[in-house]
Amino acid sequence: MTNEIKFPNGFLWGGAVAANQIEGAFDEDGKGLSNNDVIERIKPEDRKKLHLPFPTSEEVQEALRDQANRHFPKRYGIDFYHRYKEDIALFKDLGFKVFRLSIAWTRIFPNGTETEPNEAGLAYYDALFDELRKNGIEPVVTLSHYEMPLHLSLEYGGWTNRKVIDFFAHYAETVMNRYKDKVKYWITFNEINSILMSPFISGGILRDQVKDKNVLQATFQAAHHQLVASAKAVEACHRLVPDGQIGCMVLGMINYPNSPHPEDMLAALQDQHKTFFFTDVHVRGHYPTYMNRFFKEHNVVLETHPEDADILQQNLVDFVSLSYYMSTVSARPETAGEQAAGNILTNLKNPYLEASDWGWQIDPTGLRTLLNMFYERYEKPLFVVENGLGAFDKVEEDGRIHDEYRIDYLSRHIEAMKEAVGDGVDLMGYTAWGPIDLVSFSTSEMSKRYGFIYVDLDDDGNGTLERSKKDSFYWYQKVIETNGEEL
Ligand code: BGP
Repeated sequence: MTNEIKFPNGFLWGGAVAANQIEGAFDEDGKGLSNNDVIERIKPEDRKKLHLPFPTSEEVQEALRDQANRHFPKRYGIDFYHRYKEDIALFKDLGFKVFRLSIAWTRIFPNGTETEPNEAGLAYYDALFDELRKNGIEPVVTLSHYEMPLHLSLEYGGWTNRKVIDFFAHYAETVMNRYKDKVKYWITFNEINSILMSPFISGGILRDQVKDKNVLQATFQAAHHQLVASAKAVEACHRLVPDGQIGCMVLGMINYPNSPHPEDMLAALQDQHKTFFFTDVHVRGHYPTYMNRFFKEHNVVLETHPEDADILQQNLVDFVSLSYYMSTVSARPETAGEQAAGNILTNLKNPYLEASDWGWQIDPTGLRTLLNMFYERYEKPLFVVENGLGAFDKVEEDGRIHDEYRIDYLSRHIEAMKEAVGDGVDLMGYTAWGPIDLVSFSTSEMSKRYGFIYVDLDDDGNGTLERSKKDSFYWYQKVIETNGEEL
């Protein structure tokens, strides 16, 4: 059956990255500091513990004072800022149709509050988009991928503050206006649902700013502001970008019930809502009713403005994009069980699945099911904009890297997407995460590698930064060349 299923013509094959994980040049050409620039390195022994920084203002200030002595992993990235031409040539060689990247908000508005943009920052992305287009690669641009100006965190309380909507809208409008002829595909917030697990990175919220310690109140208030800001970006795209398309993006998670116990199923549904809430608002234009009870039970009272409802309703996304790395298991509260790892979402271990070296549960069929769930719910085009295997790679004496584990992971997920297409899902494209090795989001290290292209750089920042092709490079090249027929 599978062999008869084909990916649609014009399927958008490519790779995905985030500015803060590749660019480096954290203080060049007028760039301001982002909240991601001050995340402290997670020590290897803490890596397995799902340690996401949720610092206080004081901790951030201390990190800033101590800057010279600390390791700021995102400082240098893989030096993409200076080496992008070489890297884009490799992406062309891979046959990329699209390349998903993010603009660093702080290159355009260093503090987030300026009226006038930083021309050097704008010029950098102009050159980058030109280079991509020259090489026949269409950019897919995320407006905010796990970062915002640190100033907005420290001085405004991040996204808990309604004023940030206007700062973001001004930023979105500025870049859309500038790049409207160069960028047709836009994404608003990376994994917007991740704010529930990672208030600082995704919402710019500092621990001491959470009043009455009701983290949920603060995160849903911030999420509401992001949803309104996202709708404003949709409005700007539709108004400014000829033939532009804009989507929302969620961390795609499928939650299985731990057993056929009806309350495990209920728990799975409620966990699933943590993803669907965000896509429901983006696609349907209003808050789903299931949130009323959730807010009540968790003492969440949102402050909204009368115009919010119209803004959400009138600016619906053109597509829904998602990342997909793993699935998880939900259980009724009293259930004890072994926890599985994940970068921001985690739950019980699934006995039927293998896991990566970092404990992420590998589940290609879950991707097929999830795509079906999204498509049945919305009948909107879907775009898988992140998927991949973080693994340790070994460079052989002859310099080659035999990463058959990565090929195995990716081919099984692409196969699952093909089945979803066979099920009737309208799938626009697939951008593998980290086509070139980059700094890991959750561990801030280089040794967790995703790439088809190896970068000679270790966890302590030593290495030549030289790029080389892994076995998976030639495999993915063939996948694209055959539009997914040869896996
Ligand atoms: C996603 C993020 C990415 C990326 C990826 C892999 O959640 O959007 O930024 O890093 O996860 O995660 P990690 O780098 O922690 O392995």
